[in-house]
Amino acid sequence: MDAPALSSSRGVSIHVRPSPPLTLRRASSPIKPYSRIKTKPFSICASLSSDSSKKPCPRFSFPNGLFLVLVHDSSSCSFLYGGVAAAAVTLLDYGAGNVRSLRNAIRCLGFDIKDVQKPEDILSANRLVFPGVGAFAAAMEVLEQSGMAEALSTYIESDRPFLGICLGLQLLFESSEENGPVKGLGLIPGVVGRFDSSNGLAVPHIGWNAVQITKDSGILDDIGRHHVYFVHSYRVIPSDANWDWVSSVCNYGDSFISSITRGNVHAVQFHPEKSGDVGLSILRKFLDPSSSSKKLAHGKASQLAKRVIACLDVRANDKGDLVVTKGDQYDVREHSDEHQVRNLGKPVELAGQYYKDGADEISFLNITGFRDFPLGDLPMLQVLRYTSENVFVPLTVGGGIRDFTDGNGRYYSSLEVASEYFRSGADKISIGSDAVFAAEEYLKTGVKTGKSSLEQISRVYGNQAVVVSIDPRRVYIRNPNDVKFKTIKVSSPGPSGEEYAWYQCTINGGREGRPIGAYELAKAVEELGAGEILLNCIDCDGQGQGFDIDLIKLISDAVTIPVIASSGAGAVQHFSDVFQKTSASAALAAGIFHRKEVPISSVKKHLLQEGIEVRM
Ligand code: 1PR
Repeated sequence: MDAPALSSSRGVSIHVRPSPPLTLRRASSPIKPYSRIKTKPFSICASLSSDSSKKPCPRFSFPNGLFLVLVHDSSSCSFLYGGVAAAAVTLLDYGAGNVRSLRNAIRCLGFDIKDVQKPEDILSANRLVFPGVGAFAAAMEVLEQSGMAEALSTYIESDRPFLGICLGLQLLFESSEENGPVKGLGLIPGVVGRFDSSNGLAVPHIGWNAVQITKDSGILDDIGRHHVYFVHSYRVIPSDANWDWVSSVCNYGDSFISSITRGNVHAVQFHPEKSGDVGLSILRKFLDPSSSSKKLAHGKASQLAKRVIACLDVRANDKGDLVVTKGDQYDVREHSDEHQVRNLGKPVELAGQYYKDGADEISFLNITGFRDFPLGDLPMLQVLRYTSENVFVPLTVGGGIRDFTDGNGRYYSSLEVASEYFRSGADKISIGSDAVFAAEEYLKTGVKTGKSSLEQISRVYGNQAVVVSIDPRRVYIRNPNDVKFKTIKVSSPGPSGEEYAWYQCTINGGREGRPIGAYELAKAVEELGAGEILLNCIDCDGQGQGFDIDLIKLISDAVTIPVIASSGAGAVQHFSDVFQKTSASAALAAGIFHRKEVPISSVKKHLLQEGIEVRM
């Protein structure tokens, strides 16, 4: 029987036979196997039970992390196990958002995680990672009340190895304008301010952008001209006072600080744990500065890339298995006598495949969430947990995010539902039906109650974490004054020669039309706190005839938050079309990827040929 295994994050695995016998190598030749594996760290994933007649010696550690454990009895001494110790990284997580992906990335690189429980844990850390999540003021409050702010300042001022991520960079500065001014740790001169959207700049800054290295930091060695993933509404501008800290800048509207370095202290505004291979290699360089550089293909990043998103519509089929399905105009059943739910694959496998193929983001839509209770839908949470173990690009999940009372009368707020999704690995949640009700109410009363799911979730997790998914249907009309909603002159006339149309919002997966247009909805949800719009179109869904350019132009011109164009992609030209004719920030597709008609790489190659920047 072979087991347990000492497994490696990079594929090395050594099987140890349980006792008897425990002996793998004689003590006289223990070094040999290590000389072969010493540059490939592995972590011990199973504890070994030793033969009671043999006593394990304390482990012998070597300066490069190599260790050996021997067993001995009165007559012999044998090698039991060893390897390169998986160093523990200390993580400061104050529980305000999704740090599961960061944990997964650190573990995937072969390191163990020790969580900070008290300020002393910061001071005793060998290597500290601080993934700031949530809002600036709330984070500072937690840090100050727990005594961690002081410990953090002491740790950083002593030049101990530190990596701050996103808000973990911003908190190092003097103050922030986010719900403020609010005082920060004050270690670096500068004020965290909001991007200026007055000239039409889409805020939050969401997506893959290029950075310009301004000084050697060690950890950004492999970044080259590759894109990294940003998601934030606030940033710090470089100045004479903070320039000696700055190790890279990024351009979005204006030039802002994308990373700082001084000695062993680093912080990045982007998310390495969401930046694919490039991000993992940045993390690796911080966690193990002696690690060799990863050979990444040459990059050509120069600006914010247009994103290509793979969407997985997920639901239980008639046998109760969770499957990826795909509809034609939202009808997901086969046109056969059995009328079964179309099954296009398993969600975790497909998501992993699309990550490898170069998808910039993955969206899961729980398409029956409107009638099921998502927290009862544990398979969907499992899908997220498993996916986030190996997929290091942003994950969005939608479907069923609303307040809910279960059969036992227990009330769950939409915030609880969203929190469970975030804890399970989602970076963004997407709200469909409930956002329509919130917008209708807001337009009727003109009052922001703060109580809608949209408002609550964006207040707690930030608006960059909230996507509103719109499911509109085109309604042709002869005269633009026939309806009170925003109308457009369509590029192709309707079936009876109509020259105008409005886009009616629907809920419950397109089953019910509502008295609100997509334009009115988009404007309202932006005001209520949405950070992004996923713009579907029931008429185009699954048709492969191209995106509804009229609709996407209408909405992407109307709002300053990023718009994801969705529904209808059937060829690579459809992607260039939507980016050339509208201000969409991303294009989402499902059917062509699931049916393997067009790989993601072909879409990206085509976009590059058309002069549209994408992440390669
Ligand atoms: O209302 O908050 O519970 O959210 C439900 C979510 O599920 C919404 O985001 C809604 O868009 C989605 N949904 C509900 N029913 C369906 C269905 O198909 N029957 N899917 C559905 C919507 C649309 C896109 C699709 C694109 C691209 N799917 O996500 O992936 O149209 O497809 P294509 O490239 O093949 O054309 P709530």
